[in-house]
Amino acid sequence: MRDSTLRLAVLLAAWLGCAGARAAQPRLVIGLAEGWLFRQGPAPGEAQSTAFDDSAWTVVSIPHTWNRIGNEGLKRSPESNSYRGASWYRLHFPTPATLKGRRAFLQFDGVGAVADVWLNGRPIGRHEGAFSRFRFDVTDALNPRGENLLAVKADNSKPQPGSLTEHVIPLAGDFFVSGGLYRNVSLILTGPVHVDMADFGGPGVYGRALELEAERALVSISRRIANDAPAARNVTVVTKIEDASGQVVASEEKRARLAAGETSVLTSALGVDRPRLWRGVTDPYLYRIVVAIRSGNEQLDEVTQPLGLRTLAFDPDKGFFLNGEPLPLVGASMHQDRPVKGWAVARADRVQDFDLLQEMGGNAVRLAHYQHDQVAYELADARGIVAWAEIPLVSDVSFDGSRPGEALAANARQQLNELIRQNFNHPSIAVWSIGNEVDLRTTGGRRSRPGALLRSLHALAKELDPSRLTTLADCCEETTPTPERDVIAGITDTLGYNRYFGWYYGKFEELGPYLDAAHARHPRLPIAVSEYGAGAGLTQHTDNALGGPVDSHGRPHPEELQMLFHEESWRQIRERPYLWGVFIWNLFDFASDERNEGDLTDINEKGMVSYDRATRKDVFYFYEANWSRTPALHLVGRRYIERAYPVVDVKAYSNASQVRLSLNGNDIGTAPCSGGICIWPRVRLAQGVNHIAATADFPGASLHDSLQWNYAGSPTELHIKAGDLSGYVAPDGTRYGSDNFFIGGESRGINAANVAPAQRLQVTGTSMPALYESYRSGAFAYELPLPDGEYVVTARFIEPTATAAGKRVFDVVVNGHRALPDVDPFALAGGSLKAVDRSFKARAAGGRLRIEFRPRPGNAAIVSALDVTSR
Ligand code: GCB
Repeated sequence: MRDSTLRLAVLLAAWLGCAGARAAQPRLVIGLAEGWLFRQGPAPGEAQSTAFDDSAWTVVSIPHTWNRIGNEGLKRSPESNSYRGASWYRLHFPTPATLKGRRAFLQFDGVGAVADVWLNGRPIGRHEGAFSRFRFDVTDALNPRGENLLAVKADNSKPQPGSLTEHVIPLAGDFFVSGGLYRNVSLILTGPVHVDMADFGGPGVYGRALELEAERALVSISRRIANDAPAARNVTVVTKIEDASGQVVASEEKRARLAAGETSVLTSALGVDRPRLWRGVTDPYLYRIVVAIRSGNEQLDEVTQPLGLRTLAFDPDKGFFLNGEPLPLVGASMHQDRPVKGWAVARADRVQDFDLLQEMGGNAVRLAHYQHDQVAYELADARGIVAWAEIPLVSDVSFDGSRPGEALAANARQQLNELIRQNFNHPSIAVWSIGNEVDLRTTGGRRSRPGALLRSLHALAKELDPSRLTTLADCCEETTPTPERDVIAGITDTLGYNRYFGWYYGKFEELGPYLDAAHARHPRLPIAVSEYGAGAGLTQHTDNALGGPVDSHGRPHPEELQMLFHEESWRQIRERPYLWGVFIWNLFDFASDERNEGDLTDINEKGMVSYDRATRKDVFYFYEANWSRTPALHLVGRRYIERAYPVVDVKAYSNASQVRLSLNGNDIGTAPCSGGICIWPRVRLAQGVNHIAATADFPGASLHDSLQWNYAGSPTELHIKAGDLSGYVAPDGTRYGSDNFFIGGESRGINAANVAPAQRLQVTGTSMPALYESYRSGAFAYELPLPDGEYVVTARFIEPTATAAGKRVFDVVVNGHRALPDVDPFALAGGSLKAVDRSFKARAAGGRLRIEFRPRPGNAAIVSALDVTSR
């Protein structure tokens, strides 16, 4: 064993010091963070045995995961590690000097995904589930003195029939399940009579307000006390409620006699006079419950838990109420990962996550799609953020959509038990969610039978915690039950809708009417928007987010489209006070090895903030302007610097009533702000560098923001790639902007978004085939902002679908004249998918040049690109 003696000495010194300093503590928590030996992959031989040679293993500290998923760029980085399977950890550690007469427990805060644990070669136990805390009593397996060998096999195999994880939720989901000891591990020493350590990893102390009046609160506290001594013991259980300053505001002493091996539950009600409420972000006031177990003068154990006094109510018509006051809940979901670290994040990382949520003005969080580390719920408590907590029952309850087997159902119940017991005392948690999109299969008309499992999970949640409501995030509500597909709305007390109108399907404006219909369908069910979102790559931009089809599962994902999605969605959401909560998907980009989207690989980029938290996307400031009370001002488009057009709608997000703008020092005027959006339409840029500056006045202070855009073209030319969100640079350097300045029509491409490269159709007859692959179609016009004068317009066409001449005929009309009469691209080009160009003269007047595309009845006009240059 490499350096074993040295390591043992270092650990011993640290531990004896630690134990000595804390000798008065009745419960000792010894972190096991350093000195682990790690090997990725199955071990050759018996890695759990003390005799195993681990000298070649890598030294790691925990939190640790071997996985590394998600990178910038269009290809997976060679540094990625997507290995899913078994890996091993070994730790040599000394027995603490203070062990004698105490019980010892190993505590794992989270191991991905199935953990098998051995101590000194003895099997200790298995835990199935990547997100919850678990403990083992190792008192008898520890060596009385000297060194111990702890071995852990962590296995995050992809769930499939026959895999170790086949009955462990989640079976599926749009996030990467990392492997390893990715949260803390500790050794906990208690007295022989102690607060129960075996309650599904829970604290063993559970408090909640039974009555809450201005004069007095009545708090029920139940304590599970376990006697692991070999004989019956008489103990005194002292229970206190302390206020935030440590002042005792209620206390009680109870004597109890516990038989050897007995675990007894003591429940009492303690009164708190003139309680100070937990009031969300306004005043997240916390009391503490402290439970101590004494035997004579000896203190055997002590546990402290948070207590927040508040009432929660959900009204199907009026939304959410905290302490009887309406409180519209607005926020976002978050996952727990970061670049490079993966799931093995530090406390400071989670602090930053909550800082960003609050900076954006959020007062609610959906901690998706699984139990997060205690740090997250503690931060929600301390910041006054109302939280949605959930188990990882995601997408599938079985591999074929049939009712889940007993093993999987048992695992879901275990993880719900763990979630609720471990987090019962967090006042921030408002709902227990028992599933996410477990009706996904109904979309394909496939079998989908989650109903029975959901009913049993709902019943379990109510039994464990009658004070909180259950919820469920629905993807594709089935309203008529069939023998093959269960209806799931109505199983839980409240329901969340994950809806993506204008992204995965439909149009932005369908969201509001959809929610109204859902509300009408379930008049007594409080409903929320549990997800809505759109992806954005920081390097991808468009001149008009309506200019091209949305390729939701591909590239590009311009930031401007994400902004438009949220502007349009939020406008509808904010008008619907019956929603009890609204959760953006997602606050942060996160790892998902199913995704190659935007300008990233293995990342879902629907975040308001980049994966590394370094960049707030422009859309972040839209919500800040709408949600935050702090003065906010942000000019939009700071990453789209090299502009394709000389005329731009300048936009700011601000919660001021109006904002003033200047361009290169010249006043452009004041724009009113509505719904957080302030727009200066059609601002003409100078050739070269443009400095844009905005100022908003607030009572007592002014805010300024500025950005720089460059325009390299001439003021009297425009080059437009029609039907596309992306522009194009021609071989001669001509820069085409993405489709813009159009009125009507629809954007199309000759290739559907998901077509394989080998199957892609090609345009012939041009050195610029990509320019012709997209087009605008229908009856439409372009209204081009151009200085008055004479121009030459070249319109570029292909025939994408017709297979004969005469099938598509239209006129191009300028200034009331048919500039190009009877255009038939098939006839002009001599076939389909062949490029053909036609030029004509035109005059701009009043700063406008209008070009109309008028189809014959039953036809659709078409154009792939327009070049306009002055004569
Ligand atoms: C959903 C899922 C979530 C996905 C999200 C998306 O509905 O609940 O896990 O990540 O959609 O981005 O598609």
